[in-house]
Amino acid sequence: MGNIVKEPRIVKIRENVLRKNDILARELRERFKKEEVYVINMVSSPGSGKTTLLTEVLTRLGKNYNVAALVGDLATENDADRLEKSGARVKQIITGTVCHLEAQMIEESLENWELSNIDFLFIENVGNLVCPSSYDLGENERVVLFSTPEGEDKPEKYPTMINSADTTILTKVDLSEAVDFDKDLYYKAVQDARPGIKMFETSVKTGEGVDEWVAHLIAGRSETYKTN
Ligand SMILES: Nc1nc2c(ncn2[C@@H]2O[C@H](COP(=O)(O)OP(=O)(O)OP(=O)(O)O)[C@@H](O)[C@H]2O)c(=O)[nH]1
Ligand SMILES: [Mg+2]
Repeated sequence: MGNIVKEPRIVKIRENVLRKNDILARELRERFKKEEVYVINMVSSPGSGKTTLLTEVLTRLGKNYNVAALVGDLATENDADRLEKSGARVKQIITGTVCHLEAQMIEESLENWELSNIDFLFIENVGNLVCPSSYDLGENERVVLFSTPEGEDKPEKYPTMINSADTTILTKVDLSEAVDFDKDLYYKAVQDARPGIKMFETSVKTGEGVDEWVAHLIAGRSETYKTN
């Protein structure tokens, strides 16, 4: 009898947390839309290259647009320090024991920021291919990064993440040969998991693919807000 009462209660609490997050995310999305902020949520396993790629993208986009970034980690301000080198406005969110960012953390971090002065807001999520998938942050676009040293099968192993994403980026393509990465297998794994999803490839070592992703973001913003 005790078990029958306890189990639904735990499920209910989890449902409530997620529902509260969805309500806050919807409010954030409305605010972003009103101020024409294009928001990108970057998710991947730890060390796939989010901060490295984002630093490069902030530098390139920052020449013509107002760019800003929020970055989540369990501990340290290392990533914010690295991202700041691009010249962009950056804030670190320290989550302690929480393995993902939530809409409320984004809302609190934006408190002193004038959204009307931001064209692109990047959110670097906590490195983790599981927890962040359930938390809407009000973003326009969720991009999942997979790096070549992780192996070709990660899109198959993390279906919830790839199913909640809008685009994928294969990072560290300069290491493909060194780690025996089979690109055909990877393409198949991605397309089997999520047919038709848009795929990019980048290397920050050679610069390959970075401009293509930047162009995609600019196009995404202008399509969304009918602006330049
Ligand atoms: N060869 C190569 N190394 C890269 C590339 N991008 C990132 N790296 C390296 O990969 C390591 C991890 O990169 P980060 O950018 O810190 O990864 P991250 O996803 O931000 O990591 P967390 O925030 O800890 O989850 C660093 O040593 C980078 O120099 C790339 O395109 N090529
Ligand atoms: Mg990082």
